[in-house]
Amino acid sequence: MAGYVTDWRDLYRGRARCVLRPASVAEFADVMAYCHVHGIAVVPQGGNTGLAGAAVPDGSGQQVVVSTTRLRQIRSVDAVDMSIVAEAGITIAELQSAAGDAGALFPLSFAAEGSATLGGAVATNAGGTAAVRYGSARDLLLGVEVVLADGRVWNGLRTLHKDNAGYALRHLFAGSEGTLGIVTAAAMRLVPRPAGRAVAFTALADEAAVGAFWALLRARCAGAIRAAEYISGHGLALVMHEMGLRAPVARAAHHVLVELNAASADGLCDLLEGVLAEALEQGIITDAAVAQNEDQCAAFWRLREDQTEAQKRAGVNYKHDIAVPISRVGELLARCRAALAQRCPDLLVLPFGHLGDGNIHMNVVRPAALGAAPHPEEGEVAGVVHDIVAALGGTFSAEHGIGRTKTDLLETLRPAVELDLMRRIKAALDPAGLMNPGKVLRQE
Ligand code: 2HG
Ligand code: ZN
Repeated sequence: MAGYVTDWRDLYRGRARCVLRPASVAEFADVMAYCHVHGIAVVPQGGNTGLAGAAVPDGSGQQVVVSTTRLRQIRSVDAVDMSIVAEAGITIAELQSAAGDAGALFPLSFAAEGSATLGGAVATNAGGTAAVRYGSARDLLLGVEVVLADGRVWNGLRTLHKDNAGYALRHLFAGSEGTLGIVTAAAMRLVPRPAGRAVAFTALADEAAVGAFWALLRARCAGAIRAAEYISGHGLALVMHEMGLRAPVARAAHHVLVELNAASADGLCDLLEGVLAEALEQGIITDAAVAQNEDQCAAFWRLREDQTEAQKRAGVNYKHDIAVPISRVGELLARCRAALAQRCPDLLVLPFGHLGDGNIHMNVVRPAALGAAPHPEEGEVAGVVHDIVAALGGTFSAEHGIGRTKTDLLETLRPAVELDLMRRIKAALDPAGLMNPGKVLRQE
């Protein structure tokens, strides 16, 4: 059971009564009906790549892990309807390639896409690097098939692009993290596959320039932006050191990776080079490199995608998956840097993330040399970050979800009315409290 009772960060180690791997929706229904009758708590799990501990059982040894990884059918791909219907255990990378074979694009994309599954991505409302253009998993969700807590199956796999019939139940399950039912299949929106791609890696001197660069990109390239990813100068140095990578630009305090996509490659590089020239001229960026081929595109992206792995190797990670209004990202970076340098000078402040969504992973690393445990400063660091985020009108949970990591924050930071509504929804769908107990909502 080893691979199913801990998360990949090794933050949580649980115990399970057993791990079940049903191979069909009917088997899932049987499992849930059985657990319902016998009062057995269930922890649904997809690729187990989550960052909030939602897929790990508690320490009681009484819970059953139910893995979706054997639900492996792609039920339909339709490049006219622009939809794909697939079962929960298909990985995000497999969906991308199935969509590609049909001449379309499945636009959800993130570092863990090789192992993360569709079911998990829907259940956690995963975001990623193309959310700035196409939205998070929820925005791509046309329909779901769910096995409910009592074993009933709801087949809501409609592939309609408009379906306005009462409460949008599918959205209840997006982001529910296995606490309301198990997503066994989903119908997802596809988008036209862009033929043109242009990628640049840039350097910027200060936080104000980060905001100004985004505003300029928006103004000049609006519909073509596929990603605008922020990486701190320290984060770039770390990923180069830990992963043996090279930087394509002069090192600076801040970096932004930009990817433009369009239906045709014509003029796309000119568009990108034009905006970079303007940004250089205005002193917004200090250096830029445009990828000349697919290998260089991939090499630029690795500097961004490998941030998580590099930070993991460097020490103990305190992650803060926050978002602020996009116009305030510069202020967020400056305030966190100053406040954390003053309060915890020995820690490395290594923010990176989705600039175009205002979603920065304000991660802090306690270098391995300082020793692993205990980490008395973790709560203090989180307090500093979340106070700044609140002052800027932001959220403590942008894309990774609540899991078990942030139940207390949810309880503290969300209004009583919002929490009451969530508890009522939970009680309605899972009256016996057997669906992933203690995740999202704290156990009473
Ligand atoms: C990413 O943006 C993921 O690469 C992981 O959301 C973020 O490691 C993290 O904190
Ligand atoms: Zn992210």
